[in-house]
Amino acid sequence: MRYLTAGESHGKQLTTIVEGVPALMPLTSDEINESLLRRQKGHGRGKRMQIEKDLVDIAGGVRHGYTLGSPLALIVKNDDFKHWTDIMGEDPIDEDKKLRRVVTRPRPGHADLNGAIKYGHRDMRNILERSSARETAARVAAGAVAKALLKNLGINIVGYVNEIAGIKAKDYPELTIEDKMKISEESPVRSLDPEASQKMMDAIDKAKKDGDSIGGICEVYVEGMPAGIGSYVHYDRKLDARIAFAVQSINAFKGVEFGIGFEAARRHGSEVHDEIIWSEETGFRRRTNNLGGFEGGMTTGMPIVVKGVMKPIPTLYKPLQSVDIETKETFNASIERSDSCAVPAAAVVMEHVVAFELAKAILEQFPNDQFPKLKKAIDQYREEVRCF
Ligand code: EPS
Repeated sequence: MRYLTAGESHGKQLTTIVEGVPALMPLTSDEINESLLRRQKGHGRGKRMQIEKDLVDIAGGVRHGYTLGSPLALIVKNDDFKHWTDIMGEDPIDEDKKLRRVVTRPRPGHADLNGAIKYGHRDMRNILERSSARETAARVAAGAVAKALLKNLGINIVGYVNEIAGIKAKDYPELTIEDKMKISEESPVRSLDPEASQKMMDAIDKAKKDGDSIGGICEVYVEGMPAGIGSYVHYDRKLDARIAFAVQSINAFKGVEFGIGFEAARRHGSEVHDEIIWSEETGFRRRTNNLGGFEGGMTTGMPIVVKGVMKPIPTLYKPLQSVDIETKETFNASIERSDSCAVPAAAVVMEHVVAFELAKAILEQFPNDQFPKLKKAIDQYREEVRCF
């Protein structure tokens, strides 16, 4: 299974092609829309999210609520495009019109300058339109398909926020995944800790007032993945490495951790590794889950716990020094419209990119053109693992 996305932030639409989804899998646009809507929410989102109402148009690959086995084409229209038809149109336009909204002033922390150097664009709109986090809507659409596949195989996944601007949510090891889904959905910052939620919202409000932005840490939690998915035999078959790649590729993400993550550097081996236990009913398990569900690039059968860190959004109201690429004059970069914090939305994006890697790994290990046969193969494998 793989996917590609196309489309610019203020262009007509975002398009996602997902290939390799088995036939006969139940899938509705409602499921994808629910994911898209969740991504749009969150305290700290800017004005653009009031303009867009992300809805998917499934333009291929699904008929009467089931996948066909052919590529899926998922379209999300940009409502803001009506204000950008000249600026973003695909046909040649007059020179005088072309000069409108030309961007020659790179924003520190964005792709603007490096992208202009790489592709030879003198108008950095050609960079920022594609490097914008608007593209994550297309990735969520692909991830929603993966989530449907996982759900139908009894694998559940949720993303939430652990930390914003240094305000940490408490750990709640006793919560079930259903609790985590429900509680995070009710929090305007997607946190499991109501007290921290309020403090995070206050921090976002303050950042907004100050014309600044703040980042944070998201966590994705997965239950139901059988042991032995992924592989240790080659670097590019290690599933934790693939997840790390996918998470790191989300706009503004700067790092990834599994389980206790960087804390492992500070502990002795005896305090890190998870002891192996066995019972007739469950088969092999781990007493703890410090390693976050992975050993040797393969799932252990324990919940997958992965964290990603998002830097503060670099599009700032508060000016930062930069240099105009035409005049070479120093100026103070600032903008008219931005999100002051997109960490709650990023938790949803992270949930979806992780879901895609999991579904892809399952299909690689149990290739099947027909979903009911895949389900059977997974059920049988689970039983083999239990009886091992
Ligand atoms: C973004 C800037 C803002 C965000 C956008 C990402 O958009 P605009 O420039 O239109 O105000 O709202 O995010 C989305 C549109 C989205 O769907 O997440 C940027 O510079 O990356």
